[in-house]
Amino acid sequence: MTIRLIRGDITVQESEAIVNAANSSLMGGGGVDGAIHRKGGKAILDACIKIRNKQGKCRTGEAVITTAGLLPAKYVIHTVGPVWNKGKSNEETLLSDCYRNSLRLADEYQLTSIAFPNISTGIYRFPKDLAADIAIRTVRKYKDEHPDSSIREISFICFDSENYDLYESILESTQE
Ligand code: AR6
Repeated sequence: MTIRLIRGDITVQESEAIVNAANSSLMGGGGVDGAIHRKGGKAILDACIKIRNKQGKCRTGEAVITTAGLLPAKYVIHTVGPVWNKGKSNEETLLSDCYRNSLRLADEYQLTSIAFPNISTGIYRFPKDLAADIAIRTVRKYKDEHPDSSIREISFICFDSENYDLYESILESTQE
């Protein structure tokens, strides 16, 4: 399982699954969520509506999977990151849950590649340095604990250079 760092737009990635930083309504929004629904087309929203009708809202830290519609990926894994509340609402654990539950879902579907955005670090205001640290630690732990995982490649897609620089320095300074 290799970990890649990429600067850019997650909607153009060709990983089998891309992860969406959604909200619990699953009905779309701004940021990366808006971009995925806009470019992926109506099929994604239709699939989200079906999930809503079946299970209700998606809770913070959990993940669901849909088609990727018109995007190059096959699937979108929608996960709901925590809104930053000065660290007083279990946000660190919930953010870690987002990464772990997305990876678990990818494994359930026997997927070989998955791309993550920097969940919660935009509209939800999670501190970027702490979020990067949690993302990298959680993914590495998952990798160590799941030697039989179908996932061969995990990509972190950083849209802004601040996140890219943080990931680069953490990945370099904490080699596996
Ligand atoms: N590709 C990759 N990353 C992106 C893209 C893109 N096209 N666009 C933005 N980012 P955000 P959140 C980065 O705000 O903080 C929505 O309204 C962005 O630079 O998208 O989890 C949802 O519906 C940032 O680093 O998600 C929720 O209501 C990261 O994606 C709420 O926002 C996450 O920023 C979720 O907030």
